Amino acid sequence: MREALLHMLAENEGEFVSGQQISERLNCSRTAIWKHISELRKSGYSIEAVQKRGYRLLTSPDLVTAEEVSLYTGEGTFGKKVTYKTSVNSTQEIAHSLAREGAVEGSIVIADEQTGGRGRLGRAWQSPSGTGIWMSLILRPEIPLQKAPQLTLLIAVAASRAIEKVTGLEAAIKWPNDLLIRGKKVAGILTELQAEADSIHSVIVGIGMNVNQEKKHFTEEISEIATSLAIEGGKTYKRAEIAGEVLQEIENLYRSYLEKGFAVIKLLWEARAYSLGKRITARSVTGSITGYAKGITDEGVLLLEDDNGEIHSIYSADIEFPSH
Ligand code: BT5
Repeated sequence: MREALLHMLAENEGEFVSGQQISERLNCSRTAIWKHISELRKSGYSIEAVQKRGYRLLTSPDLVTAEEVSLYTGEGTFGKKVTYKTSVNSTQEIAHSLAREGAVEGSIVIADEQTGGRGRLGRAWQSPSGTGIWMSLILRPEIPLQKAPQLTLLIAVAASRAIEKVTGLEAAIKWPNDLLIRGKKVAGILTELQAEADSIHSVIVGIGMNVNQEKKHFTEEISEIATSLAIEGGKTYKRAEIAGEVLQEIENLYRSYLEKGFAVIKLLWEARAYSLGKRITARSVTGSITGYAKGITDEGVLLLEDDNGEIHSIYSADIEFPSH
């Protein structure tokens, strides 16, 4: 009800919507409308109420609530089921348990703040309140297990396209899961699986994107390597709008991927790749290799040519750029 009311006001932003129109469309009493208007005001919406004219939405706060995100998810089905939390340890944890309970594909968990946000290999992901998009999406693709890494690349392309669409900023992709603007990390992706033998039950895609942080929000540890859309764009953005756009881009690419395979995604990925052709060091638990990044395979595996001309397939690693 609150969501539908907000939709009506947002559709007519700046214009009055009469109490009668609302009560007819939403099939509720004037008292119920008033109650919801008060709640919206308490959450930070500025809504003018004028007798005989109705209600007018003046400004909305920068929230990532279910109501706000659903204003921007368009016709698609991704992001229609939203679990919103003000503060959580990690949205991945909640998404994992929802997936085990059978949540539909496209369900998301999104939080204003994470106190234990995580990156790969147990690393921490800083997720302060009111600044970024901390979101986990549940997918249920019918693909073989070994193709799952392709999804990380697909998500990276989708997120980069969404950033460009909303902000005009170009975010390059550093294999496999970082989005960089001017060489600094603006977003990271964490792909986790629930699988058995060779079959995937679900893929939990975690997306962390720095949106409105100022430099002072980053701890010293990451202040030289991290950036936000606001720092790069010189203005703040509506997080819900970007989250909605990310979900729409993911859904479009995902449908095309399931239908036509990885080839199209690969081309889109290569066009945005940051590390291709560069000299890199791939560091993993089994050691590190330095050489030139030659490209990715049809499976999404990174190919690295070392100084002896030998080509290595890199399935998972951290990429660094050696200074010599
Ligand atoms: C990632 O890991 O880049 C994946 C991050 C995924 C975060 C999302 S948020 C929603 C969902 N819920 C979660 O709990 N996680 C997912 P990795 O490649 O391992 O990078 C981690 C490294 O990035 C850290 O060791 C820091 O150096 C750096 N880092 C931490 N927080 C950052 C931030 N906010 N912005 C940029 N860099 C950051």
